[in-house]
Amino acid sequence: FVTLENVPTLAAMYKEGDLHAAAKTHFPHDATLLDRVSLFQGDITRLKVDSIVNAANRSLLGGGGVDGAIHAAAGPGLLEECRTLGGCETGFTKISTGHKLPAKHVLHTVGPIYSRSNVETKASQLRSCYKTSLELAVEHNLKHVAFCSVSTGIYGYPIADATSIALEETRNFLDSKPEASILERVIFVVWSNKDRDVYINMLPEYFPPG
Ligand code: AR6
Repeated sequence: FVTLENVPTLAAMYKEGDLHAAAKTHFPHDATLLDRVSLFQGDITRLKVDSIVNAANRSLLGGGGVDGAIHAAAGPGLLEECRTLGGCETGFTKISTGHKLPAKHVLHTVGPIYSRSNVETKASQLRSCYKTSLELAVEHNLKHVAFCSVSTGIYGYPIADATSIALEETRNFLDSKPEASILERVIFVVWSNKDRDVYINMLPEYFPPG
């Protein structure tokens, strides 16, 4: 299992020289936020945290990609519980327990299937995935949320566009919702080196160093 102590915060990454100030940013520096946000490269199913976010489909009955990995690691009890959830609309999120996962809960969010003909709708649906996941976590008193990069695999959302939505929505949520103070750690989980580079490049714009 990977525990929180083994997932460096943005503050630690700046200190180690793994992150560097961006040339331009609209967001003010907030030192406390740098202690509450992390980037982790690896398998989301290994994280021992309060909740991980699954990139599910509307059936909530499993699939490929990270969804397949989460169901495989959680065991058949997760599918049984998901059968009782009644599916989920695109842009929304439902919660289950973690079963055999080290994580206590799974937030099943349904990202949009990307298409270039409807970019505004896709963007607002993806934005809503992050917002509803964070809202659900807070509602259930979960202290940690680990996001995979929703919609950017099988669903084809361009990684840079998806990452700016993920970071902006998270920053706005942590800034503006008083109840968000329960969130001790939000972790962005990336699988590939390419996705890691995108986050490394974009995180400083949304979470600038002092
Ligand atoms: N840990 C962390 N990230 C992962 C893992 C893992 N174990 N495995 C994959 N990723 P995807 P989507 C990354 O395709 O695009 C399923 O069939 C992956 O590299 O899993 O939202 C569902 O049932 C990518 O960056 O989800 C839906 O039908 C990210 O997770 C559909 O796929 C998301 O890729 C959803 O497609």
